Amino acid sequence: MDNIDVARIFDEIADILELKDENRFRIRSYRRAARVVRDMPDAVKSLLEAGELTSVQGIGSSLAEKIEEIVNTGTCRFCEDLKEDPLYSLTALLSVPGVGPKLAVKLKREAGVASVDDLEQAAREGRIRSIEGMGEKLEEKILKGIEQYRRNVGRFKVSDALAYAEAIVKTLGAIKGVSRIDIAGSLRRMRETIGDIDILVISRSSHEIMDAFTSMGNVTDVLARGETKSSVILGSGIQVDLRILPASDYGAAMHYFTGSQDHNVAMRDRAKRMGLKISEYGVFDVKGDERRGDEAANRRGGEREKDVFKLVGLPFIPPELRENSGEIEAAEKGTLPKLIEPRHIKGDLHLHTDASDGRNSIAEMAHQGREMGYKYIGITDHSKSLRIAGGLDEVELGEHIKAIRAANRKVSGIEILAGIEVDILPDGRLDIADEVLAECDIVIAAIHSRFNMPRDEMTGRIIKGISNANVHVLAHPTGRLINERDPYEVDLEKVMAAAHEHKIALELSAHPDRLDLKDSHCRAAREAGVKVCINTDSHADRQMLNMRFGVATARRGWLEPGDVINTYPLAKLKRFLSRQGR
Ligand code: DGT
Ligand code: CA
Ligand code: CA
Repeated sequence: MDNIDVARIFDEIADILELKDENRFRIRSYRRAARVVRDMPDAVKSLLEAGELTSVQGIGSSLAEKIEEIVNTGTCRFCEDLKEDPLYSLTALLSVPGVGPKLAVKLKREAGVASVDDLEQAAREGRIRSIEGMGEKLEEKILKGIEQYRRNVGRFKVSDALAYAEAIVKTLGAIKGVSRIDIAGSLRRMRETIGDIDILVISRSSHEIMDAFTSMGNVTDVLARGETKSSVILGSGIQVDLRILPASDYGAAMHYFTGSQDHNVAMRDRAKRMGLKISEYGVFDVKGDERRGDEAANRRGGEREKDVFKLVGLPFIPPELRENSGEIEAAEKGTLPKLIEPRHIKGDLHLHTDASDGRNSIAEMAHQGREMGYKYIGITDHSKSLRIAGGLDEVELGEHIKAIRAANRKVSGIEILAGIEVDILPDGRLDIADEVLAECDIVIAAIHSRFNMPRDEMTGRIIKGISNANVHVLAHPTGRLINERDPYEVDLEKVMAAAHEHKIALELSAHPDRLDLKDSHCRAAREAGVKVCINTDSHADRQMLNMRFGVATARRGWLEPGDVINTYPLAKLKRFLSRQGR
């Protein structure tokens, strides 16, 4: 049982408690524990063994006991008991955007809704509008939510899939006789959501590794078990395919199973035109008879992945680009981008502290930044309109800037920039006075309310917001939450043109729930000459490790280091942030 399994069970407990309308504090403590465990850099198992679990903030002795139970047995009594509750069936409804626990319970009581299918039927038949306090509008919203839910169902966030996959790679990689193990499929391409996990292995002993794979602690179902391929389902519902391959075919298999399918098809077409055939077993000359028996003699290679490209006259194409969206043509012309890498990132410019809704202090965030090898960070807490998040008003921001400057003098080895995540109000004004914004080193503007504005109005609002000369970065430009909330209606092309005019960078949020700008938008930004800033929007120090998902998305968006302002050395960044430099 890994951290992510424990976190999932705690979230499930919180869901059921919420449906049962239990004590708010209790619910919150499970939610928080889920988040803490998910963000934790160490395995809960090892903390447990070292007896250090209760020293983690947010984990009391009763939660620690449950973690121990989960690690040892795969579940806990408390959760299993809760699952007996008739309200348990409603947890699936909570995955429908727009449906919260109160609504779910009411729908069950008033319309007998117990599943997403029930809900859809009730909405289609117009049975929801007649329930007291509900109406046609809600019915529409629910149907839209269901549509979104169906689109996402069965797809997992890349961060969750990666956590599972890395744990498996670690477990199986430690088995004797395993000489290589790699992640393939959409996860290697780092798509924002993952259908299933694909893992490839070179191993001397098939038996042992298949035993280990099918009996992992979090396996709930073994779909298939064979000599060279097995598939399992994990507790979270995600499927994992494992393939064992001979070393001689490994490169060809890596290419094939990395995909995407569209990329593979285009590569095969190209090969065909050259009198070659690419398959998961290797690259072959096509000479008359193509029977498998003859292939060995015609085999041109396949041991290494780069051979596959080389044999069709191409340089290696990074997995993140393999979507058949121009990468083969660019490879042919020698114009593939020199993609940004994690090591290019010199700082994280969107961070929250305990001055608003973050968990850590300024100094703690700076220490984390230093540990990650950064040269600078930006502290950008919320502004006053976001009252639930403890947003700062002008006076508080003034004080906060002083506190940031003081922390900067105290913490060595990293520059702490003072800033704010300022709210763009519905009318396009910012909710902090210009003279206070002017004192900030970095101003990030963002929308946090009235997401449902008509497209023109929303576009005008954002453009007015970023036209303020104090703004440097526009955060989460489309507002989408992966698998939860669709992007708001906005004309990004116009926003990009305005960003270009005012020399504003667009934020790519590295948070795996957001990844907004998404990959195709990054590419559009680059083409429009708009700079990108990859930030984690962290509300706790360890969330800064999410930077990898931002960099992966930037790579999928063809970005080079020069396209991203937080790869700049400090002096150059400061020039970008100063009005003269813009
Ligand atoms: P996913 O799992 O939906 O997030 O996406 P992938 O890309 O991981 O797809 P998956 O797991 O079905 O298959 C892994 C790779 O194997 C896929 O990217 C390309 C290759 N592949 C699978 N089926 C086919 C096929 O029918 N034709 C071709 N050309 N390639 C395939
Ligand atoms: Ca897959
Ligand atoms: Ca698969």
